[in-house]
Amino acid sequence: MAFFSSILSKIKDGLKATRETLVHGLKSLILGRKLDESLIDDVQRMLLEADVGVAATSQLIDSARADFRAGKISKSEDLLEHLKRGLKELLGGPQTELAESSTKPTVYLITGINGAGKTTSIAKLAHLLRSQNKTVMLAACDTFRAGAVRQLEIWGERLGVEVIKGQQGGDPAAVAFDACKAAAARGVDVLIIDTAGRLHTQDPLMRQLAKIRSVAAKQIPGAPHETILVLDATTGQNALRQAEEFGKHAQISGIILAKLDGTAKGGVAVAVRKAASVPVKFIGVGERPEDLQAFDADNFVEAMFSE
Ligand SMILES: Nc1nc2c(ncn2[C@@H]2O[C@H](COP(=O)(O)OP(=O)(O)OP(=O)(O)O)[C@@H](O)[C@H]2O)c(=O)[nH]1
Ligand SMILES: [Mg+2]
Repeated sequence: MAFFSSILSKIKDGLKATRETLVHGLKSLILGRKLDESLIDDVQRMLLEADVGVAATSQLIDSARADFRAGKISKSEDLLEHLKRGLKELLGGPQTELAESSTKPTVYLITGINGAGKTTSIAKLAHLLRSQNKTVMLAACDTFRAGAVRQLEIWGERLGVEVIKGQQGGDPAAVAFDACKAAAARGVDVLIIDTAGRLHTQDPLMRQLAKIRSVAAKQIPGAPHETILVLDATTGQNALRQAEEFGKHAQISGIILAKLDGTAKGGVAVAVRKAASVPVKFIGVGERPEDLQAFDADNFVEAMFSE
């Protein structure tokens, strides 16, 4: 129970800005007011402003309106509960746990646009896996950006995790090759591959990502076992578009929604969940290794609506 409440309070802290605007806003809008069509319109506007997105907002509002018209909800408090339930439904869904290979190593490939939070999320994931007594290795396949390898190395030193690297400007697939070999030889549990930031429209870079995948697949059965897209929650509707586009072009299996602590528009989690064909697996709520939380729809909505 203490464990559960500490998770909840961490998510609450991370969602502070969102709670203060969206949820306090919703509560002050709804509570004490008569439930009618115009109140439902106002709620719709507020959800859109919080980046919940058009599709998810329509779904929430249409069902609220239908229930109101059918006399199933008549008080404004009921509307709030209705929204909470609807949000949990929208955010829920398939397994959010990371895939684990039955043979070592399990390989996670991390992708996303520049500055989304990939490398920091990798450090957080490594920290989490280490806390579960797993051995971890990192592959510095961002050979493109100056300083990228060093950034990952610094995390590796801090976390006590080995980093496999190559030449700056070298072939990232060659680094992936070396890392897969090393991970298999050392018998590590999990290999996490960092990659350079890219847009889904940059064909050469997307081909490079595919090459990293195929190198991993040739070395290790079933690899990569997860391809995780990291999204920057502060970019709102752009994050939504990336979820859609990487979903089409990069064979992603899950999402880490980073920087939720840096936005008042945490409603974007709902929009991303709705737009993507894969689950949000983790949320990033700060810059420290421990600031990663497994995503759980019920916890997320409870944290968002709690005082
Ligand atoms: N507040 C906050 N900051 C974060 C979070 N995740 C990452 N950051 C910060 O975002 C910035 C970019 O993070 P990186 O991990 O370097 O992003 P990246 O996607 O690897 O960037 P490139 O390699 O340049 O494409 C850094 O200043 C991080 O500290 C988060 O969950 N919350
Ligand atoms: Mg990086």
